[in-house]
Formats: sequence, C-alpha cells, structure tokens
Amino acid sequence: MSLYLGLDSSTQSLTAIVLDVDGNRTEAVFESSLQFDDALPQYGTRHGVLPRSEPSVAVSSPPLWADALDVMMARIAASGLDLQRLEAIAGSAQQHGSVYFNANAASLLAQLDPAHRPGAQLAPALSRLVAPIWMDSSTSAECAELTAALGGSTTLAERTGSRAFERFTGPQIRKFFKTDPAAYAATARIHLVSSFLASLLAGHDAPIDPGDASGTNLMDLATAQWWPAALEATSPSLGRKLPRIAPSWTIAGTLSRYWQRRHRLPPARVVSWSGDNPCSLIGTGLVREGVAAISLGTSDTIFGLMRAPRIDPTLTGHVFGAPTGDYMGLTCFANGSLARERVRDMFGLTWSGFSQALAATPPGNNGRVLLPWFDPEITPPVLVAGARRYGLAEDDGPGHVRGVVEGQMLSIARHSKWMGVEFDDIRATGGAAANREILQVMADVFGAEVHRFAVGNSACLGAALRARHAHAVAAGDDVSWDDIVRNVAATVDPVQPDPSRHAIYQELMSVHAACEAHALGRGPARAM
Ligand code: ADP
Ligand code: XUL
Repeated sequence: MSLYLGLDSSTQSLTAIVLDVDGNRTEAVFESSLQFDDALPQYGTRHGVLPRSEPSVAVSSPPLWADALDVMMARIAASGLDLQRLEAIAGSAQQHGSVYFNANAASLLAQLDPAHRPGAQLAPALSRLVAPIWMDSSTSAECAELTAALGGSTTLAERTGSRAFERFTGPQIRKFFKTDPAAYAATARIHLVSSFLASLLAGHDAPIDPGDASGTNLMDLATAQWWPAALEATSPSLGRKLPRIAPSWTIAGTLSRYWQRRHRLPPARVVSWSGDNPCSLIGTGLVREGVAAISLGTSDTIFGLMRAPRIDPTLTGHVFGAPTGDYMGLTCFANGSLARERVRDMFGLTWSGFSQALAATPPGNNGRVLLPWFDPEITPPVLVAGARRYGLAEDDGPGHVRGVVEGQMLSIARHSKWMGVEFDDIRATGGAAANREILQVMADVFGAEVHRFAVGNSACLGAALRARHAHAVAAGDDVSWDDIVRNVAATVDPVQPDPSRHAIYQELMSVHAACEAHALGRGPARAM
C-alpha cells in the first residue's frame, strides 16, 4: 500500500530501493544503481574520487552527488510506480565526508530552479568546491593537535567513540581552517554527505543523526550532542557552523518544491539520512546484539549492534551511534574492493578468473602472505602505501589472489576481537559478497556460517527500512525494530565453514600478526 524510498550515496555509486509495505508484507518493487564515473563522466572521477596529486588526499564533488540524485529521481519517476503512495524517503551516505556551504546556501537550496539540474546551481553555494572523503589520510598533524588538546587518545575514544582518525570530519575541518582560513571564515554551514543530501531533498538544512555524527570525533557519545571542548579545539565558531544532531528517525521536512516540480513527485516526508554502516546495520537485520556483519564494499567493514558502548582498548575500532538509538562497534579497512580489483587487474583476470584462482590455490597459500596495503590503510594504521609480500613472488598471480583475500580476512578477524562478538554466524554484504569463493575464505577463517541477502545493497535497504520506521514513529504507531526487519533482511544460501581449513587459519593468525608487526617496524623478520 505505502511506498518507502531508500537511497545510498556510496563512494562509487548511488543506489535506490523502493519498498512496498502492506500490513506484514514488505516487497522491494524497484531497485536501481548508477556508477558516478560512468553516469556523470563530466566530473572526471575515478572510482568516485577526483584525480589526486598526493596519495594521502581524497576528495570528491558535492555537485556530482547532487546530479546523481537527480538522475536517480528521474529513473524513479519513470518507473511506472504509483508514486502518490510514496510516504517517506531516507538515505545512507559514505561516512565522514564534509560539504562546506557559504551564506548563499540557505536561499539557493530553497529556490533551486526545477528546469535545471541541481549540481551547477549548487556550485555558488559552496565555500569549498570539493569535499574531503573517508579515504583521505592527510590530517595526521591535526589528529595529533586534537588528541593533545583533548586529553589523549584514550580520553578522546571514551568521549567520542574513537581516537582521532585522519578521515574523521573534525581533523578534516581543522585542516581546512588551517590551510584556507578565508574560505573557512566564509563557511556558514558544514554538512556531512548524509545531511547535505537530506538538505538538498528538503530544500533547507537537515540535522545530522548520531550514527554519522559519531564519525566526526566531535560528538559526545553519552549525550549524542556536539562536545563543546572538541568543537573549541577544532576551529573557531564551529558550533555555529554545524547542524544540530537529532535522532535518526527525525523528519527533516518534506520533499522540496524543486523535486516535486522537476520529477512530479509527491510531498513525501524526508527522513534524516545516516552513514552507510549504520544503515547497513538495519539492512542486515542486526537489531540485537551477538551477530556481526561484514561489508565488502569499497571499504571492508565489520560491525555489530551494542546496547552499551564498549570502547576498543587497542583504539583501532570505533563505537558509533546506531539508528535504533543504541550503539554499534565497527572496524574499517581501507583496502577492500579496490585492493581485490588491483590484484584482479594486475594479472588480467575477470571476477570469474579470480574465483577460479582462489579455488585452485590451497588454504593457507603455502605460507605466502600478502598485506594488501595498495592505498594507505586505516586498520592497522599505515600512512605510506605499498603492498607487503612475505614469501610471495611478484609474478605469482594465483598466490596474489589467495593472498589478498586471506590477508584481508585474517586482518578483519584479528582486528575485530575487541567487539567481543561470537562469530558463529556472519552476515555478508557489499558488492564482493556476490563472490561465493571469497565468502568461503571468510567462512573458513572465522569458522562461521556466512549468510548472504536476497537484496544486495544492505545500506540502501536499511535506508528504506528507516524511512518506514520514521514514518511510523511520526504517525504515532508503535512499531518495533524486530518488526521492521522481519522477513525483509532475509538471508539466502549460507556458506558453511570447513573445520580442517579453519584449523589451518587458526595457526596462520600468529603468522599474519608477525608479518604485520614486521611490516609496521615492530617485529623481527625471522618471524616469517
Ligand atoms: P560501495 O557501496 O562502497 O561503493 P559496493 O558495495 O557497491 O561499494 O561494492 C562495489 C565493489 O564490489 C566493486 O568495486 C567491485 O570490486 C566489487 N565486486 C562486484 N562484483 C564482484 C565479484 N563478483 N567479486 C568480487 N568483487 C566484486
Ligand atoms: C567507515 C568508513 C567507510 C565509509 C565508506 O568508518 O570510513 O566504511 O563509510 O563506506
């Protein structure tokens, strides 16, 4: 009866899912995706990132994200769905990225001309033409300054859920203030990618939800409000430049006149957007503690719901707010899909050739280890990119294929122990979850059954489910998260672990740890 739209603006692509909800029955009636590089080549992105002169810098384009939304809305308008039944829209976006508006933005957002695309119209509203994104690792100096000003890494982690991370928004804002103080002074509003896109839909400033605000190093986890000391340490008048933080189910407004006129859409409710990982938590049905999901997207992430925040004592992982009002633990690995693609392309393979090479090589890779840090890595922190090879010849294609996947899975397993989750059941999502051979290595490394989903993009599905939840809350309906995700985040076709292969990987954990320690300059070479 009622339609709910979920959008996911990720690193490389924009996806939309429309759910049709009738009583207890929920059906996905529309799903569509576009790659930024292909759909809007005039912006010149590669894998969603603008060309970069320094490997540590990663920026993208807010007008590109806006135009992508326009292309997708046109597809939805042409879908044949009865859109008068569209009740609410919510979104998911890559986390940590920031968009800088000047004083023109408020009036421009409210008065976009429906005859034209939004991207070029928005350009005069920006005090910074580009947006730093989560792949940026260029703010080590600012991280050190904020850590010192706020009482050290442990205090920062206890207060905000994470120690200072280069890609987090607070250090990024501080770098902008230091390098371009005039443009910073001309900035009236700083949005996250999520709240920028929600604002664009509503035609005015939308709030930030605690799921995405906790990726800034600026939110007090206990109150889910900005932490004044962190704002003060970051840059002048920051409190006035940030939107408010409000619960994930907040209704930010109604779809603006621009979208209603341009695509003949109804005045549906615009729900607060959140980060892709918090949305994925809902889309994988993780509304209770005890189960973990692994997302194999541009980044690889492992996450699970937490009722109370438990900080990672090793300070590699994060505690974020969850869209349920609870918390979530998460560890992020930068060398995810693009590292797998790098190996695939280095040896001229297709994904099917990649899978065949995996199937043809022995678990444990005869002791050969690859630490696939082709780009700067987040976990463990590696600022100088470069793959590290142990016993692996540079021309050994099959050894690299197994090496990249095993290196990633062993790293995920080792660096997620702090979450204290029993891994007998893992939910796999993200683009590479389509690859059964990769999931087999995951099942064998963790000794866990790995479930996949009927709907591939769990962040987008989670956004659509959040739209439904927020609409119900606004209507005064008493709806539980268990009801929202029941039968929707349905798993299919589990991949079973093999006990003998799991035993091999248990032995390999210490070898992998020794290689990592050596590569980080903290251990001897003989450990290999
Ligand atoms: P994001 O949402 O972070 O932009 P996705 O979750 O959509 O990314 O995943 C995109 C990635 O999925 C691509 O970069 C590609 O490497 C990977 N991918 C797609 N199909 C396969 C496959 N069959 N095997 C392995 N990886 C795949
Ligand atoms: C999480 C992270 C990435 C981005 C992009 O901390 O940086 O997962 O959200 O997907």
